[in-house]
Amino acid sequence: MKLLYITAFLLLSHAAAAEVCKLTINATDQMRFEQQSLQVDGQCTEVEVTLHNLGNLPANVMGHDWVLTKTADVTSVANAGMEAGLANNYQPKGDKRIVAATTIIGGGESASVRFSTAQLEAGTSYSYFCSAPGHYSIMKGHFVYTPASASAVAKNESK
Ligand SMILES: [Cu+2]
Repeated sequence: MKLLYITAFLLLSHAAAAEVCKLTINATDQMRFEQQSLQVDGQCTEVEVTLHNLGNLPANVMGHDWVLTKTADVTSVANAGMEAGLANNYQPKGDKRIVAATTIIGGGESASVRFSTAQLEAGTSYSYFCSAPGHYSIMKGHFVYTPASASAVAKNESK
């Protein structure tokens, strides 16, 4: 009886454990992200994004990072980041509009960032971009987060 109880407890605690969803995105010397969008569903309690810079150029010439904000904040955060400079990864320090960001990396390097999806608001448009000066107009894409409840609500409405 005691053994059964322990087993049930382990199953429950496993279900409640964080589900880390891993995504990879590649950046190039041609100032491009290879992935145009990234998708995450509600089962992911945490997301780990790994950026690979596939180029050969150093960070001060063609460095890239991966910065996630609301789509509405992309331009203003990118502009503020330009003034922050390379020493701050072209990211405004302590800026609450940044949901998650990697460091700026040069060719052949990789960087990861892990964050909770709890801070993402359902129904809000999010985008990622590279904050190196002048890159964000080309290096950006949509980050699509679909909470688990979204599809259930849609199903209920269609009945
Ligand atoms: Cu870039």
